[in-house]
Order: sequence, then C-alpha cells, then structure tokens
Amino acid sequence: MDQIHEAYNAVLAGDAAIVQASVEAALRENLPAEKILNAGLIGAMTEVGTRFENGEMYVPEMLIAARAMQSGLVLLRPRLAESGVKATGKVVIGTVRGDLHTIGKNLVAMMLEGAGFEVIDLGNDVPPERFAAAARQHDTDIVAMSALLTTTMPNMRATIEALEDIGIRGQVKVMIGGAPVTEEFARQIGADSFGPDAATAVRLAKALVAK
Ligand code: B1M
Repeated sequence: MDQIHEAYNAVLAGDAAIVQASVEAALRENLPAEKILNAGLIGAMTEVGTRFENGEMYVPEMLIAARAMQSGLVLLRPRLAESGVKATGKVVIGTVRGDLHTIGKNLVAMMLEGAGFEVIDLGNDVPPERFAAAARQHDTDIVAMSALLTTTMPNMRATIEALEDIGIRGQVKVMIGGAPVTEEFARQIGADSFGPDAATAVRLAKALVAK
C-alpha cells in the first residue's frame, strides 16, 4: 500500500521516474493492477483536477503530472488487460480539420486517460469523416473535438454532421472545447457538452457516460 501512496504523491509532484519505480514495486508485491490504477494514478489525477479548478495548479504542472501518470499507466496496461478491467468509457479525440494545435487536446486526452477512459487519439487536422469512421470502428461513447482557431470551429459542426451521415449520432455523445469555443457555440451546433478546461472535461465526460 505504501508503494501506491508513493505513486500517488509522485504523480502530484510530476516525477515520472518515481511513479515508474513505485508502480513496478507495487506490481512486484502482487498488489492488484486495478488498485494501483484507482488508488494511485487515477486518485492523483483527480486531485490534480481539483487543484487546477481551485487555481492551486496551472497548465504546465498539470501537463507534467499527466505525463508522469502516463509513465505508470504504460506499466499497468498489460496487467489491466489480463485482468479484464473495464475502462470508464471510450473516447475518440482529435483536433478538427485545418487545425494544428495539439497541446490542449493532448492535455485533455491525458487527463481522460488518468480518469480511466480508453482514449483513441486521432491527432490534429482530423477530417470529419475520419472522426466518424473512428467512432464507428471503436464503438466509442464520446467523440471529443478540440479547436483553437475561429476559422476551424465550423469543422466541429461538420463533424457532427458526419456522425449523422453514417447514422451514429444517436449512439455517441459529442464534447467540444478549445480556447475560442463557448457553451453558446456548443448549443448552436448541437454538441452535448462543452469543456472550458481539461479538468472540467473529465468531469463532464464522466457525466456523459453515466447518462
Ligand atoms: Co496558434 N494561434 N496559430 N499556434 N497558438 C493561437 C490559438 C492564437 C489565439 C494566437 C493569437 O493570435 N493570439 C491564434 C488564434 C486566433 C483565432 O483564431 N481566434 C493562433 C493563430 C492565428 C495561429 C496561426 C494561424 C498562426 C499563423 O500561422 N499565422 C497558426 C495556425 C496553424 C493551424 O492550426 N492551421 C498557428 C500555429 C501555432 C503553432 C503551430 C505555432 C503552435 C501550436 C503548437 C502545437 O499545438 N503543437 C501555436 C500555439 C502554441 C498557440 C498559442 C500560443 C497557445 C495554444 C496552446 O497550446 N495553449 C495560442 C495563443 C494562446 O492561446 N495564448 C495560439 C495551451 C493549451 C493548454 O490551451 O489549447 O486552449 P488550450 O486548451 C485548454 C482549453 O481550451 C481546454 O483544455 C485545455 C487545458 O485546460 N480544451 C478542451 C482544449 N481542447 C479541449 C477539448 C475539450 C475540452 C476542453 O473537449 C473535447
């Protein structure tokens, strides 16, 4: 249990080397991978989200913590797969067509992973049809889109239309975000949810899959 605590604290401190060492030690002690994930990595990322929302942590620290968390997750993944642990939900994420900004999208993806979601990251400059095809292929719960340019925001609507075109809009929830995106815009284009930041995005994603 001490190893899990150590992993938790190391994620908060953004120390990837200690996260790895404590996850490895916990696995050597035969602690269940699911427990290491939930109490250690996910627990710490939940705390990161809370600290960010309270203004006690900022984007760079959140990114460093998320990277540290991922270094532990890599070690746990094979064990989690063996033990058949179910993900919180499945998310297909990307930055929309014409938009090369990745930092915010990566942060949201990492925070979602930290919350136990399976994340399929399509990268940036993702055409609507690719979002739709990936959503169908992976039978995803959520399609998550990021846009940083006012000129690429319309491609969020085009992506929702692409989901409609292949008949799966009713089966997936759509979450959008990015600096120029607003709640009002989300409503206009028929998205299910708007995340102003990565921590809120995680909370909203959990609520979307719980519906
Ligand atoms: Co660009 N850029 N950029 N840029 N860039 C902005 C966005 C801009 C505001 C700068 C400015 O003019 N002040 C401006 C957009 C203006 C507008 O449209 N309103 C701009 C421009 C104009 C451009 C170019 C057109 C510049 C040019 O070439 N003339 C060009 C466009 C290229 C393209 O995409 N086709 C361009 C290029 C670039 C770089 C490649 C150089 C680089 C991107 C590198 C990369 O991402 N790999 C870059 C950068 C770094 C920026 C700024 C400086 C920083 C963006 C960023 O990473 N922020 C940005 C100015 C700024 O914002 N201060 C700017 C940090 C990140 C953590 O925040 O992405 O907002 P953000 O994500 C947040 C939330 O928004 C939210 O959570 C995150 C964390 O809390 N969130 C989601 C994001 N996605 C979400 C999804 C969700 C939920 C929440 O659910 C799915």
